[in-house]
Amino acid sequence: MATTRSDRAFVDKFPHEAAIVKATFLVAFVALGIGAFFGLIQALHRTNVLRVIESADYYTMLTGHGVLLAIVFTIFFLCGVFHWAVARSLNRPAESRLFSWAWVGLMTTGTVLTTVAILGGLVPNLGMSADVLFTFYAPLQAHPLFYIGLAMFIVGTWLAGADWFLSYRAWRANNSGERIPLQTFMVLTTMIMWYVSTIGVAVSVVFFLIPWSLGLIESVNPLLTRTLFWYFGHPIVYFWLMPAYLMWYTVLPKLAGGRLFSDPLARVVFLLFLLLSTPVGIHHQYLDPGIAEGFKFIAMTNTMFLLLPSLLTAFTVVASMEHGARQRGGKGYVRWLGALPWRDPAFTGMALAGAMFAAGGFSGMINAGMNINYLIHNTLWVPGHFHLTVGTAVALTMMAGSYWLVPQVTGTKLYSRPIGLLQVIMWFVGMVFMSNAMHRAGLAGIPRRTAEPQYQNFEFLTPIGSIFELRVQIALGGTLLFLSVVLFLFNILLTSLGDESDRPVDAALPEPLSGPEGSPRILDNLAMWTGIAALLVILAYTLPLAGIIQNGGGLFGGGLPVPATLSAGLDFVVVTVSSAFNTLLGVIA
Ligand code: HEM
Ligand SMILES: [Cu+2]
Repeated sequence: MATTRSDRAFVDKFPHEAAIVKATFLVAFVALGIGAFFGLIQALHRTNVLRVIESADYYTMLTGHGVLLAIVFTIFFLCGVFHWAVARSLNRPAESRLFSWAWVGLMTTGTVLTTVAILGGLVPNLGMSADVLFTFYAPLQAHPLFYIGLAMFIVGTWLAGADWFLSYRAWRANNSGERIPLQTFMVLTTMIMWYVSTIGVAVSVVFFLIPWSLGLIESVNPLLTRTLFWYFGHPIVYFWLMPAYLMWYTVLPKLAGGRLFSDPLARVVFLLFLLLSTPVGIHHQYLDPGIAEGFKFIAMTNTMFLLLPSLLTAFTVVASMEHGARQRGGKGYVRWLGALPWRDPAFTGMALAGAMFAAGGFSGMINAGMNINYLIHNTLWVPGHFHLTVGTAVALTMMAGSYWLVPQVTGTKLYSRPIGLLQVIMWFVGMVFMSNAMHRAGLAGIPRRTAEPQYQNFEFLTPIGSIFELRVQIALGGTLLFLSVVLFLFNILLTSLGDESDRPVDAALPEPLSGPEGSPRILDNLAMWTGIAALLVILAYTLPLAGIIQNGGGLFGGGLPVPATLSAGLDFVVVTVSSAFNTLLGVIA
């Protein structure tokens, strides 16, 4: 039977959902353009190649870069992908159009407020500044607008999650006993992780940072706001990654000409991330005084467990690609790689992003080791690492995925495949230069987060090559990356302006080789997994938080006493939990 367009294009079947996806992608891409421009300015400024801003304005740029790329671009894009994935995999529209527009509107308004607060720092005499970087913990303080916008943005994401849960509930009412479709399963587990982890940042922003920036309270406990930030700051890493994983698991095998290797394995991976991604945040605080070494050690052990789902992913995704290549006639142990559709920018971009993620995983293991972390802490190594992970594994997957997704929501064909291919390759090459040089610069001790990395009367030394050569590589890589973003935005703009097409893209997703039927039903018991995740968080954080509040001058720092009742309560928690631990240890021994 000939297929008509309405069998095919997402936009015809779900016009309202497509409009939401388009809106979220639009905000994401605007943020990408501005953020990448700031990135270029930083890369050229730090390396002393070209200086168009005052060094005093560097933090304003860097805050804009971090917030617009790591928070706005990634999360708006995620919302679009998730909205598409839920409607597609449940095969039903969202429950309420108004509700969907409400969260898009709230997130967008929050983004605008926060961006205004940041960029206000560039306008002299405005008295507004928010140079607090995307990590925004005390003692750096921003204009209240920054935090208020941020709070609106986060509440917006909560509502977005509610939208998807409502769809799921409505679907469940007509499909009792069925397995949750894989893409929806991925969305829901990711959102549960997000709810658990954003509690930390919500408490920090609403109870401490907003009142403090408004002058309602005099001081905060900086270590507490840092710890609450990192409580959320590691899981956000998985929040960035999960939409990329969703595409690697469910879209990439199809683009490769094959099918997903195993549906149950994908479910296990998402559950492991739900369980393990929050109780590890302290691994960002190995150098913080005020947190006992033992807690840092526990965070390190949990972190190493997180390697498991990442390795499972590498295995499943590569196996699915190999299956695709063999379907296309690929042979041999490695020769099958040649049979993959390397001319397709969506495929090539995602595959290159995955390859870079492997490299990022290796440098991540170094970050995660408590003692070896001292070597690279706060050096340029760290941005070198996360431009491979969020900056490429996530960002490049999102750009490459757009070549396949955007036509589905606009109903137009991709403007140019060759430009798309050039774009993803340029990103890869640019990142090889920039990230590799950043890693090496970090090993030489060059600090991150500064416009003036050069100390006076001091020479950085590298075992091989030279500091000059590293600077050139960073500047060159940064320029290629920026040009790559320009090509991307150009291609997407012309795509969306193009003529309607009958079949903008082959959107069908094949069934996995091994489906969910035989796998344990308990995998789909979301309530139980949420409970376990919450329990692990309580175990990992109660004692460290109690210690930070007690030893750090109370909830509000600055020597302000903790109200007596609260302090007694905390003492009680500490004593009970530690004696429970001791008893447990006694029993085991
Ligand atoms: C045009 C492409 C890009 C260029 C040229 C670029 C360049 C840079 C440079 C040079 C720094 C280090 C600044 C310093 O520590 O002094 C930096 C930091 C950073 N970049 Fe990028 N970057 C790009 C894309 C991205 C993307 C796509 C993301 C995430 C999705 C990202 C996220 C970040 C973050 C979170 C920081 C750390 C900010 C901070 O320390 O507070 N960048 N970038
Ligand atoms: Cu982390």
